[in-house]
Amino acid sequence: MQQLAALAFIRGDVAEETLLKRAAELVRTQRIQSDADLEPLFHAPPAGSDPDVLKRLRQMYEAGGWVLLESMLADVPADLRWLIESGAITIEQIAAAHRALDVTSAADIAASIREQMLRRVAGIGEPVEAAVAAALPGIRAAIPRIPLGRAAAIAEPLLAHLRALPGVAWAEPVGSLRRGQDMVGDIELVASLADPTDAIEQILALPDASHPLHRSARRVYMLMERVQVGLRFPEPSNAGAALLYLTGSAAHFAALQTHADSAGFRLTPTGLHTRDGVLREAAVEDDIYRALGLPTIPPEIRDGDDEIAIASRGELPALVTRRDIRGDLHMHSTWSDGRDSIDAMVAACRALGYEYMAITDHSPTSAATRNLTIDGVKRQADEIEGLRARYPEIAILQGCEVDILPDGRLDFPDRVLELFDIVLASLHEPAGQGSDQLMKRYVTAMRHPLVTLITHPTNRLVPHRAGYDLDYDRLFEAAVETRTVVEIDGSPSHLDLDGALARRAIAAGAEVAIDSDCHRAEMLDRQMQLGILTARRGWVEPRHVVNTRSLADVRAAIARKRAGR
Ligand code: DGT
Repeated sequence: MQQLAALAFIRGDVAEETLLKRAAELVRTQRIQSDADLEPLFHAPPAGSDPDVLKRLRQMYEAGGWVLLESMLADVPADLRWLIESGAITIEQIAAAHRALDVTSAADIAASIREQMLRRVAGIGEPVEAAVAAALPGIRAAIPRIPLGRAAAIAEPLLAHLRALPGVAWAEPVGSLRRGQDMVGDIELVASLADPTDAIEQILALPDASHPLHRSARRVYMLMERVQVGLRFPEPSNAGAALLYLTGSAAHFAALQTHADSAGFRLTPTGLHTRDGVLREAAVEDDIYRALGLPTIPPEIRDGDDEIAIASRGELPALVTRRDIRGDLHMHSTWSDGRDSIDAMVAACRALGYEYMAITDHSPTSAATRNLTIDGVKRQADEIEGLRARYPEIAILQGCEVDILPDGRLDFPDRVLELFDIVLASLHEPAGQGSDQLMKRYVTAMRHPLVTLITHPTNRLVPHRAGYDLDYDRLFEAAVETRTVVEIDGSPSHLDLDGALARRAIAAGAEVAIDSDCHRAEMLDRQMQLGILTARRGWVEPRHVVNTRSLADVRAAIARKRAGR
């Protein structure tokens, strides 16, 4: 019963905690030693007994206490549950840590260990702290991760909701989601808001929100689409510190701590302190970076390798943003496996403010569920011509995503390819050939004057299939030599090139395109955003990206390669 009450306390369920404590009190005062003692109690309860307390006792008696314990354990924030299940710490100890240090996640626990706070909580001590520290990496490695696209789809509406609330200065995702990692461990959002009482009520009242796994004055955890979502509302005066710590990465934060030491400060998860221990409040993250003599480092590159050194030298690049994107060069329509008509895609692209877009349906023998046929090309051109008249504000390019065949030839004859405004080429099949053969196919396609762009070059499928095992530096060299653009594809199952490869591509001098590869009009924006997030992870700047340029420049580049100039 004490354990159940401790779990109710962690959840912030005051009514349940009170009920359980009173049930425990009744058991104690009535000297109940075993289940057998309960029957008489139910039949003849002492005068004045609370029927709710008796009901809860009966429930435990009938279901078995451990069943309730299991189900209640499943309903606390996941990191705490996993820690308890690891055996490193007991329910009562976690509850004590929660009471003393407000821990609700692995990040909080890690912070309390780092500051040697956990060991000082009554009933915990150094051995338990050490056991928890030892258990944390295993727990982190074992947690189920969700693809970035799914996490973004859950987080986006919540963020929009938070940002529209009165008094919210800012709201951001944190952790791997904010850094744009392909796979995300958990969804946590942080917002700066003086009094979050109403915000928490509103969020919990959303149709998709479960009952809270934890609820307190400035935090709430719940499930949305079976995924845990945490929201934190730190005091606005120092909310920037929470955002910085929780964004991570752990390696970036550690490197920043070292930098802070050398700049005469002490940086902890609670914020930036002067040497004599005075907290320098930070309403926004920028306050901390500025105090440390650094520009604000974009979350996507907070990897803890070279970013702080580069920022210290004042050499941080201005990474590409959504505002830089002038068009989307890769999307599908009902002419192949897209769900929406070209009309719908054009209307959506126009609403996004693009100056140009390319409809790039699949070629005849591609493995897509539907493909553009040779006959279809002319009819599609007619349809596009009609739409050009209806949508004069946006240039509609007729393109295709042509498969690279096993021998390197393309899946449309040249006389057909010449009809397109832009040709994207791709490998689609899982790696059935050796890397040399795949590379040969890529290079042959790149040498083709009509091929402007190679889509999703590694052809991975997040999270199920790793990309081709190729010599990517050689591929990027070939891209430079042949003046072929390589893509950063924002489709959540691709995110390809990923950040690390994108960084190598631009270092080699290759040009990239950031595309949505969208099959549904309503996803155009999100997939472009995911592409940009991925490009930013690769330190990509607007100058590296072909679709930050004017349509005239894009057309000129296509024409130059076609003319062999
Ligand atoms: P995830 O959730 O596994 O995808 O990865 P993150 O990076 O989102 O990690 P999470 O959610 O456990 O913690 C959020 C942030 O809190 C993390 O990015 C940095 C900070 N943090 C967590 N654990 C540690 C730690 O052990 N040391 C330090 N310095 N920071 C930590």
